[in-house]
Parts: sequence; C-alpha cells; structure tokens
Amino acid sequence: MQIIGTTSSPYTRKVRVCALEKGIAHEFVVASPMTGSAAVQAANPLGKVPVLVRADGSRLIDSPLIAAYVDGLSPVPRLIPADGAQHEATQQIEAIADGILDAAILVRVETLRPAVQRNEEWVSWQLGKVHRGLAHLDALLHGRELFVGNELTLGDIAVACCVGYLEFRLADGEWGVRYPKLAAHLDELEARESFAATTFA
Ligand SMILES: N[C@@H](CCC(=O)N[C@@H](CS)C(=O)NCC(=O)O)C(=O)O
Repeated sequence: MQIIGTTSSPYTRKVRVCALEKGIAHEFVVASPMTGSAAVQAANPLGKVPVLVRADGSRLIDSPLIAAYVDGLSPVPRLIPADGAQHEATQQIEAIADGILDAAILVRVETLRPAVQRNEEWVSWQLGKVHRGLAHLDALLHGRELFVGNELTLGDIAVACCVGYLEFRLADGEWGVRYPKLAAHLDELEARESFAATTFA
C-alpha cells in the first residue's frame, strides 16, 4: 500500500499518522500537487493529496475516506469508535479540523500573493472560520484530554494535524495563548512516535 502526498500537507499527515498508529505497512511516496502535478493528477483527477494506492493498484482519494479505510484494515486500535454516538462525534471533529485547514490554506495562498493582489476581506472571512472552529474545539476539551472517550481517536489526530499545521504555516505566537487546551493537546500528541515520524517539513 502506498500513501502519496507531501511532508507539508496536514491531510497527508493525518492519514500517515493513522497508518502508523495502527501498524499498517505502507510506503510514503512524496509527490507535490504543485511541482509534481502530473504525477498527482494521474493518481487523483482533482490533483490533490493524499492519495492511497492499494496493492491491486486501485486508489482512494480524500483524507476522511482514506482514514476510515485504513482504520478498517485492523480491529485494534480503533481510531473511529464502533459505538454510534462516538463514531459520529469522531467524524464530526475530523470535519471541523479539516474545515479549519481548508480555510487556513486559503489564507496561506492569499498571503503568498503580492500585497496588491491580496484580498484582505477574503482573508478575514477565512480567518473567521479558523478562529470559530478553534474556539469550538478548545471548548470541547474543557475538563478532558482527548476529544472522544478515553482512547486516541481520529478526531484527536485530525485536530493535532490541524493545529500543528497552523503552527507550521501561520504561526503568530498567539495560537497557544488563545487556545490553551488545543496547545496542550498538541504537545501531548506530538510526543507520540507517529507524530515524530511525520513532522511537517
Ligand atoms: N479534502 C481533501 C483536501 C486535500 C487538499 O486540499 N490537499 C492539498 C495539499 S495540503 C492539495 O493537494 N492542494 C492542491 C490543490 O488544491 O490543487 C482531503 O481531505 O484529502
């Protein structure tokens, strides 16, 4: 099994962490959707990473689908709980973390443009999603260390990949101050081998 992606992609990191946490053997194939776009487009018509390639050559795109597939490959540890309410809560948290990332990446693309081309109103609109999402997630951690139940879930992994990406690309020294629960949660997860093996670069 291969996971195609980049070391700077938070969605790619999420699925790599899932595979590592579950001990699923895979090859990480680095291909950029920007510089290596032909290779990525050949694997995914949308030209995005991550892409999972199975031994039979069939492919899966979109990180939530890939994460769910990887989780289904072995019974333990379960990253998406079997219990209905916990299952839904886990995927809801993943969706919020991914949505924050979608907005944060739009902000980053905008900030890479020359100042005259930058649309500050659009940046503020996207940052609104980022901050409302982070405030929501931070509040969910009130009185608890993990998002769902007492075991690590895909929700925790998705949020740590999201907050880690914000630190990596949009660091302003304020994330940890404004969202202390998320900062502590990130510290906790970054100590795991799966996160140490997939640092952003
Ligand atoms: N919803 C997708 C988002 C993937 C995504 O946007 N990946 C970025 C890299 S972090 C990408 O490939 N961007 C290239 C593009 O949008 O053309 C997922 O969860 O896999």
